[in-house]
Amino acid sequence: MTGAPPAPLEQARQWVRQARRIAVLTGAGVSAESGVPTFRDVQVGLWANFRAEDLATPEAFRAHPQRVWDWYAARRAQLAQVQPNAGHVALAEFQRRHPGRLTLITQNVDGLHQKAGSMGVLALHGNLSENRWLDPCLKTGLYGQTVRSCDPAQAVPGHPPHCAECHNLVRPDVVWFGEMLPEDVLAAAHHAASACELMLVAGTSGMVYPAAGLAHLARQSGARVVVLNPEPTDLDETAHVRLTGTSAQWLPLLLAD
Ligand code: BJW
Repeated sequence: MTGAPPAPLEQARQWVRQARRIAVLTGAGVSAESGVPTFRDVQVGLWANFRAEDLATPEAFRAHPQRVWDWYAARRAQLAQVQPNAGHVALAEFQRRHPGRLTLITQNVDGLHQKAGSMGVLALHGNLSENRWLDPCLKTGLYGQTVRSCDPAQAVPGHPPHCAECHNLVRPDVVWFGEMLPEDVLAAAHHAASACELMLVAGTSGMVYPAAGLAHLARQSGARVVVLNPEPTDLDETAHVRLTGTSAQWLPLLLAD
């Protein structure tokens, strides 16, 4: 007589123990329990009349630079108040206990995985705490860093700051809709997804590509896929196992030795 199949958590824990290479794809939901609203949460206060999807585009920034800059400034101020939660910490601790076994790929721009101590984080959509120029410098053709006058940190303060000479604007160093992801980061994420034996997909709606495509790639390459989310996601059909609940609840249980 064969026994009953393991419950979802026990099954997923077994795969964690067995996998030599684990890739984890995270989204905004892993930071929800730190107090960071998810990307598609309804906005409040000054931003109640705007959808995040309509602000996070190069077109929106060019049309309404002050509005989009101030939205990012408000989010930066909010991030200064928050700390990593038990989900971020469980991932960082697993990496520390098992060097080289877990590659962390995140769509988040909040820096909380890095703050929790995760190493080699592949940040697909950039970093909210960094800035860069909107356009190449009209004088040098460079985006900055090499020439003093091309350093965004030297820009004239404002909403957004700008270059005193060519009026180029400073923008957050994140990836907006319609923009390419950083090529080297995406290549490393593709490699991790196609080489892993287990992929955990935590706290993402799975709506945004090419990030969501990494879960399909992992599955097509033979990996087990586990989705952790309190709500249904667009990646549920790609998953072998679904853990319904929050990432701060599941990740510590899943990744404990
Ligand atoms: C919890 C929880 C708890 C709550 N615990 N979970 C193929 C098909 C169709 C369209 C495209 C395609 N390929 C490319 C596109 C176009 C586009 C795209 O994907 N559009 C879709 C909307 C359809 N992609 C792009 O434009 C990308 N660029 C690109 O492809 O370049 C090539 C190209 C160019 C031009 C044309 C075509 C191709 C760039 C995408 C950049 C995304 N950038 C953003 C903004 C970053 C900066 C910022 O934050 O302001 O990144 S958008 C936003 O979405 C943000 C997120 O990283 C990303 C993903 O969202 P995420 O993380 O999933 O958050 P939510 O809010 O959606 O979900 C939260 C989840 O958490 C929910 O499921 C909750 O249930 C859950 N949750 N509490 C665990 N406690």
